[in-house]
Amino acid sequence: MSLANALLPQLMQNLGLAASAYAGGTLAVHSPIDGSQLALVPTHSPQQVTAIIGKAHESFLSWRQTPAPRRGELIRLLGEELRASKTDLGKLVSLEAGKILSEGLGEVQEMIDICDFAVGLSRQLYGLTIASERPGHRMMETWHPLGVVGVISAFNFPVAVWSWNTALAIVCGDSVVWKPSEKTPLTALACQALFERAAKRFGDAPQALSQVIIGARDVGEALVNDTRVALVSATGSTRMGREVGPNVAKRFGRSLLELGGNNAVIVTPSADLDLAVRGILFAAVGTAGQRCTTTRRIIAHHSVRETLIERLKKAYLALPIGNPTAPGTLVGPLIDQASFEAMQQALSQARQDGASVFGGERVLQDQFPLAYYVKPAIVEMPSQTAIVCHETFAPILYVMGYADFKDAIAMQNDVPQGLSSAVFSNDLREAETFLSVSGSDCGIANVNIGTSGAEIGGAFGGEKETGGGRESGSDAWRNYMRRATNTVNYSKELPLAQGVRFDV
Ligand code: UN1
Repeated sequence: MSLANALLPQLMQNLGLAASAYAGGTLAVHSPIDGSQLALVPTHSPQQVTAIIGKAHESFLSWRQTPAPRRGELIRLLGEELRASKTDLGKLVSLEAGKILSEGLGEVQEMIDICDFAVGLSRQLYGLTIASERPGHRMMETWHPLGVVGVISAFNFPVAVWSWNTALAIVCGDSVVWKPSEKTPLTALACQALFERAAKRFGDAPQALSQVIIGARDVGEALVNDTRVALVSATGSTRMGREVGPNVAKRFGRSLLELGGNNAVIVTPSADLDLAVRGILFAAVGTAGQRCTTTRRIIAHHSVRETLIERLKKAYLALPIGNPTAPGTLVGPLIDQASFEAMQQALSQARQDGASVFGGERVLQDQFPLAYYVKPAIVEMPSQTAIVCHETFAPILYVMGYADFKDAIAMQNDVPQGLSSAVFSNDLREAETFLSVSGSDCGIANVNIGTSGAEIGGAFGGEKETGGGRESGSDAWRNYMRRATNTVNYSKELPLAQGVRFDV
């Protein structure tokens, strides 16, 4: 029995799932750790999805009447369930997505954090009061629950992305239908079981407040095209977003898109190189380069470029690559063979463009013939060619040089994506310029920390091909509600706005 298979039954049982929930179906789930088949998960048909959305809509109609602070109580209980199951769910993330255990646990911590955030928010769904131009009138905004929220998530954050959406949506009075990645349905079923446990303890929550739909493209399409789904929050590739966004728009639904990134770090002459190396290392090779916030490009000043590359290479050589559940491992496997092939293709294109490539080769194939472990690659580019502008979801770090800081910013912005970015600099002018209107064009811009590993308190997302959506903290909750502007006349007159006269 494979390593992953040996651990799975106990984990699933601890998380409250009977074997029948993930056996006897048609969707084969493989562990990226050793390529072994973990489960055959039953899938839904588009007709079943339509019925599930119907139930979600009914649940919304009653849940929206529940006062928001009481709705927060359900998410408080979900947070408790997540705390109690943090180790089991973190391990399951490791088995199914191949993250090192510490990152699997970190992902569950992100879920706990957003639950705490949402509980507080349940008493803070504030609207504005607005000064009316008319005497005896009052204006205000009221935020109302929106409807059914469809969540589409990717394999690389198989549980956290669901929780960012669900914790906010539930507190905002919505119901949720979740389509997880076909590569990671087990962690989704586990989250659903935890949600149901919380709902049971809560007592009177509608039955279908949060549901999971499993399947391929047709299942996603049924969700995207259903007019009862008021908001589709989709995280994944730009290619996926290009289909989801217009289809939701066609029916005037709302979408919240969090798509590809091509995140750069600028390293200036004044940078603290110790910090830069550590920050870049985690952001470039953490999660085996499979975060949307992964650092994919370094733009280093010519005066520090050689030293930086040497130090990064040294650090790369010392990286423990292997079984992500083993203590000490820092780089786990790629998700699958297709991902490995895409990485190799990108490296070969870079070579054709004149790059010198360090690392990037497959390792451990004797031990894990069906899994794809690679040495993360550092690729010195003569310039920012087309392959550098493309997001390859693997640990490839392209390095370019610059002489003038303005050019570095221009190069950092000169890609189709706009998610995350960072500058390492101890020069106040450079750091502030980077954050200013003429600096980074990304949704996330950092100083002296890497591009990945954002906290939940900030709004998360980015511009251009990243899709423009913002989820998680700050005021992202507004995506999950509809705004009504109210004008109340408490006078005995009926003055019209803008001084218009309409007297009979
Ligand atoms: C993603 O890769 O889809 O900032 C999300 C980060 C994490 C979220 C990444 N908090 O890296």
